Amino acid sequence: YVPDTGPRVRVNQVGYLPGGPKNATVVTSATDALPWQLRSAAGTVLASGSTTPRGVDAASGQNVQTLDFSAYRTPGAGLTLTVDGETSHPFDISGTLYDRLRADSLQFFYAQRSGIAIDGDLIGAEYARPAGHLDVAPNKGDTNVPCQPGVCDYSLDVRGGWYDAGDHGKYVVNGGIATYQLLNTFERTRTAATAGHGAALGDGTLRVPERGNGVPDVLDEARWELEFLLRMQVPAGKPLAGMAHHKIHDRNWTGLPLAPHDDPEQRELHPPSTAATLNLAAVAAQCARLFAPYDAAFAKRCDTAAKTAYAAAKANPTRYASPADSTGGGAYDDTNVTDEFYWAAAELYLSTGEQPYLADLTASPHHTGNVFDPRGFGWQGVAALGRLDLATVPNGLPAADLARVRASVTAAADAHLAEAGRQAYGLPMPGDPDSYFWGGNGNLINNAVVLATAFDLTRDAKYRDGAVQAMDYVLGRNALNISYVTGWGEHAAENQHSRIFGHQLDPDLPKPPAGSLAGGPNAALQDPFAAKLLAGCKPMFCYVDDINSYATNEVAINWNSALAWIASFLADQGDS
Ligand code: 9MR
Repeated sequence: YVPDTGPRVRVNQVGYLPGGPKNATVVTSATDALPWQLRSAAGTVLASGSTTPRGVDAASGQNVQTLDFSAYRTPGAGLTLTVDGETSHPFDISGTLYDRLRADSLQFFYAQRSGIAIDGDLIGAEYARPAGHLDVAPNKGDTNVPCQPGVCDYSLDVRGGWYDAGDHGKYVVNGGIATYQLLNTFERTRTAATAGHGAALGDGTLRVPERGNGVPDVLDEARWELEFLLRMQVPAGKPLAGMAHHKIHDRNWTGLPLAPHDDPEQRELHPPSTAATLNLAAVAAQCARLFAPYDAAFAKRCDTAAKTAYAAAKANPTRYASPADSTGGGAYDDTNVTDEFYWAAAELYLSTGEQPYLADLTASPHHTGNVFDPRGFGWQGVAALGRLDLATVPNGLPAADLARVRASVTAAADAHLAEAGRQAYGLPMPGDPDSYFWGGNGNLINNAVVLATAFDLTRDAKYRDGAVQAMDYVLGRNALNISYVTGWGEHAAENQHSRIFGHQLDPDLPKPPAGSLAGGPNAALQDPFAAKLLAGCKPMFCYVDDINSYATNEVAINWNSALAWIASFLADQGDS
């Protein structure tokens, strides 16, 4: 299988910010520097220079050269780069490039909502659908869901929330990191570093049913999941009260495509876990501080849930979800929850200022340890979430400790910048196969989040430029010459794995909406379709834009939340 990778000049197909870095990669057999030209849509040469030979790139196996046209800063549309007889896909130079990506990437969450009819007037007639999983036949859940046999003797109303990904499961662990990132996208815009940008995330900025209610729409969207997460908490008086059930999903795996309201499988609650309970504690604590100005009663509910969940987790510190529990839904297993304890303690401290949470978080090995992995953070390793919030959300940590926390973010960003400098495609991830794993695009963007946070903390442009370059990779400057975001870029992914957006299998169904991120290259080839088609692939080539490849091409709330965070950051940069 040889994919069509188009022109050998690889660019960010969406474009470049006027004052930002502008880099491209050329696939060539040439080993000496080559001349390049930047041309207008009409063909006029706007700038020229010569490339830098980079040798063979480990992740792609390609001989490549790079070029830098950052000095050209004039806005324009339909520009191209020509090198070695090849002309790139067209791109823009514009300060408003990312404005709509902020909204598109956040809009994905509305399209993933469970338990509510999706309004075609809001996001397009092709996305309209009846409410799923409200116990209307053939659905068997989610308003009155029993536990798996032997796990509990009650049922819970766990309606609502977002479908996790291409499946219909709802997982507290992964819902946690996605909710965190949406809430943090909002919280970031309220910091001094971004003063004046908050309006872009205000009420009326998204196409959600709650628009016009006086609450910022991104908070309305996050609340849809928060309400679900709160419902997953074991009620008072029951065994393990205060803990959160790990997940709720179908008893058996279903096929594709399948609309939520057509799912006939029995839904089941899975055992409470410490990880899920701490995810609930962390995001409910965020909820308490962020909703306080808008809805005091809801903020209070969140505060109570956060505290009871945290106490329950401390009383039950080693209840791990089973890695074998993956029939009908993903396992989301994790046998080290020290990072979840750190994150939850940090969020509770930031919201309450109370001493016991401060004592717990400072006693955690993660408080002084290295929490930033070269391969990014994700649902299984969440210490970075606590560290980033301690660095950015106003708090009473002793000055020296706060300075150390902030320095750890810039040190991680420095390491990511150094790595990006080594990569001919400019991405802040090491070039070995271990960097190309299930959902790796999300981890890559989370490295960009670290870079962006370092920029917010220091205003040093090199960090912002590193974050921009990471997105160049996501939006087309890569071995496959593909943008991994639906609707963004000349040649973009469009057949992501999803039961809802099943256009590839049934033309009457829609494609994933604009702003949907694919999981990305996965060298472990963990689905049969990819395993057969892509056997022997170099890591950056281990991806296929086909609905059958769930291990390389799925949509998921945890990687779209990373996209939303960075899109919001980039939109705030404008033409600076
Ligand atoms: O994103 C998850 C990835 O880190 C795991 O390696 C993989 C296998 O356990 O599961 C991924 O999550 C999937 C989940 O289990 C079920 N819903 C779809 C998720 C995205 O593919």
